[in-house]
Amino acid sequence: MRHDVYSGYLHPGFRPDPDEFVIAHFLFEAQDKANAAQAIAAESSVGTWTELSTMKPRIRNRLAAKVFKLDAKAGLVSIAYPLEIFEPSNIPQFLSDVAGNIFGMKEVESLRLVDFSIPKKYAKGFKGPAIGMAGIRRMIGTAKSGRPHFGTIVKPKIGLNPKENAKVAYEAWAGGCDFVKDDENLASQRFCPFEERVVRALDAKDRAESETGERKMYAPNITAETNEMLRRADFVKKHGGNCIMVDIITAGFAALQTVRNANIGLPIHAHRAMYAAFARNPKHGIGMLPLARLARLIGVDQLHTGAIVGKMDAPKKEVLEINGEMTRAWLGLRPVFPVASGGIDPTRVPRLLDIAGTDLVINAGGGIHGHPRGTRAGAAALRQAFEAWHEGVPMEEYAAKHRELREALQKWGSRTREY
Ligand code: CAP
Ligand code: MG
Repeated sequence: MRHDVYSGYLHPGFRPDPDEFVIAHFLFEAQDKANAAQAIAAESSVGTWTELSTMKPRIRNRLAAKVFKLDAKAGLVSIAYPLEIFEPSNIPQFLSDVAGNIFGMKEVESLRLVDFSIPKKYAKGFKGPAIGMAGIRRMIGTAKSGRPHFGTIVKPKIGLNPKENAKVAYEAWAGGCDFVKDDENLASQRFCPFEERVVRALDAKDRAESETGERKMYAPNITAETNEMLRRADFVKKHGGNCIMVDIITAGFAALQTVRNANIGLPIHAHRAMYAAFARNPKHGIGMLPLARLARLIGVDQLHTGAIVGKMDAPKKEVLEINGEMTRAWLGLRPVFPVASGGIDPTRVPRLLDIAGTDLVINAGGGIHGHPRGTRAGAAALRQAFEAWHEGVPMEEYAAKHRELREALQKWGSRTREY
């Protein structure tokens, strides 16, 4: 490949104005780092593999991306993109630019979008979280205590009929869960039609609320073709629901924008199934942090960000960074409630809280429905594990007087600790 084609995209002295440029940070490997960095900038703005007879000075000067930071040794490059490249309110186009063709270019052996920043005026094109973490805490009544929310995913993932599903949800709420969600692969299959599932689960929620005196949330998974998602969201709202769930990666960011822009007025619980297809390889793809930023920008209210102590690959440093970015002030957007989920059982809660603090929705599926005495006991054990931690009492000591936690320890206490 002739190298001069990509020359002119390297501006080491350039200092981009963060109010006028989108800035993307990449980790990459390449034979010729300087050439590859410029190839990335060219291909993700105005260039291609050869000179163009049709290129105009105004295009090259105004719209070309600029490599302004290059650490060839570390394989890190920062590229500034003039804001004019980006259509307001259009995430698919944003991704087609800073996360599009470039991953497949022969000039790079590997490429990972690790983070980005955007001007506030670009962020204004999006609604952001409608309710946010503070709003959800007000819904459940934990604004003062700041305690974590306890959630479960009805298990088995799929297969229960609406009546069975509602029973499991009721048991979880009655046992102490604040939050119950559908699993990510449950939609409206023949064995569990969406409408009947929602109506029955909401009745169960009402019953659990009146029996416990606690407010509860149910997140039916509305993931489907976009128009159908709007219909399902409207159905949930009309039937008194207080949350909806979207598999934001498999549904896609454009679909998420459509759901958010419909202003349903219910919190969106964002599941990230499929994200690991391009986030897990530390050298290639799109990190969870940029994905989380896009989700917050578009407007989700709860987001799976990793369990650290669970079954999924979720390194502590990465999860804490993402949770910090989701809950700190950013561009005037409401904070998003981080969800820790995946392989959590009650015995892992104290360690999780030591690491990640209490601004968390702690979700346990198998860790509740796999309890020796069933769902209600599993939910109780999850809360008891928190209570032990909160009171500074060693879990084993607390379990001596709390049967459900004791039984959870007997079943799961010896699980290997992957964190
Ligand atoms: C957890 C879960 C969640 C994963 C998602 C599952 O169930 O329902 O989808 O946690 O992972 O289907 O595995 P268990 P992440 O509690 O039984 O593991 O939160 O990392 O996106
Ligand atoms: Mg799941």
